[in-house]
Amino acid sequence: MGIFGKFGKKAKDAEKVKDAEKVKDAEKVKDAEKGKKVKDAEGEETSLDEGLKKTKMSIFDKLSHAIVGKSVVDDEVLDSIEEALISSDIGVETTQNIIERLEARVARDKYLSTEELNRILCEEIEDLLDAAGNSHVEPFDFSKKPYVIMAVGVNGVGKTTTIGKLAAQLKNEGKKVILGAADTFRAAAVDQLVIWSERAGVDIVKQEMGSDPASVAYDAVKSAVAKNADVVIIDTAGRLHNKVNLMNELTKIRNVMRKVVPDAPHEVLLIIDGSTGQNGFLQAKEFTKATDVTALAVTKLDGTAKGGVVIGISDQFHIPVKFIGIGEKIEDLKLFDKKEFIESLFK
Ligand SMILES: Nc1nc2c(ncn2[C@@H]2O[C@H](COP(=O)(O)OP(=O)(O)OP(=O)(O)O)[C@@H](O)[C@H]2O)c(=O)[nH]1
Ligand SMILES: [Mg+2]
Repeated sequence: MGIFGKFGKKAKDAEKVKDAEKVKDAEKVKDAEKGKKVKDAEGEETSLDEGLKKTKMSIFDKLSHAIVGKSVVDDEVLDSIEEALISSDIGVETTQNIIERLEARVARDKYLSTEELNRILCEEIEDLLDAAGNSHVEPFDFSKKPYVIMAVGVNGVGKTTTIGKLAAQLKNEGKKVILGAADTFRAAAVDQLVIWSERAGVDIVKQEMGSDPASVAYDAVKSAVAKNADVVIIDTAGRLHNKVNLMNELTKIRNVMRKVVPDAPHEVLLIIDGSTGQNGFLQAKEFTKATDVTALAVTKLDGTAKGGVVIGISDQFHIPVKFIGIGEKIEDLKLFDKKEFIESLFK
């Protein structure tokens, strides 16, 4: 099945059950906030080290094997590092970029000890992410008012959840946020976003299921202007009847929003599920064809050893990563800081 999926009846039934579960999940979290005990939403905010634990352990393990018994970085070590990086879901091309950089370092420094390897790997990967536009600045330009964000991505990757977390965090920072429920394709999608809007304490613009997504997006941007909001975030459908429809719809949503705010959307945020590893590359490829993706959010990095995709996708598509999701709590959506991220994985 293609990544945009064609669904038979059976799959649809399974989807319905999943939808119901999603709304239940969101409700559970809401209940938790009202003081009832719910396991998922409890506890401390996840630290970066904790969230990336599985990827870190996997990379550490593989790199340790690559240099075991070796004091100098030679061709054999480089080969083993290459293998280690590829099997950490960084991707073949990005791994080759990294290896070429290491080779250049080895040639230049003549004697490169394996003890220095981690530091040098970190430096080179940081450089690579720099080149992909991951400079450490404010994620959004709030001088544009309203700042229009359109969230796109395949179904189930965490679009709505990421929007909810982002809305809550922005609201906490004192921003006025409006959500637009432009996923009118899936039955429970609007309800799910409504729950998030209540949870975050922000306004939402919606119509009933099946209505025109572009019309919802238009209303949302219009309402943001009227209410003098700082940010408007548009949720979009992850799947339509086919890929062409999806591309056309994203274009239509864009065009319609521009009637209200001529340079909208200011950000097209592609959400990718980090736990799907290499499949994330395919998704990035499809969506960059369909629309001008300006930034990435990589979710579900907790509980996966495939976190290397963050580096690979950003490098391959030259798109900055702005957020990473490392858990289900509101605080578990983190601004991506390349230095912190790399250090957490390699040190
Ligand atoms: N562990 C973990 N789960 C996450 C993270 N982000 C999202 N999820 C979960 O992923 C599931 C799907 O998230 P949604 O936000 O509904 O995904 P979506 O892309 O909006 O899906 P559709 O509306 O069907 O296209 C939910 O159960 C979320 O709780 C994360 O960073 N970590
Ligand atoms: Mg959704």
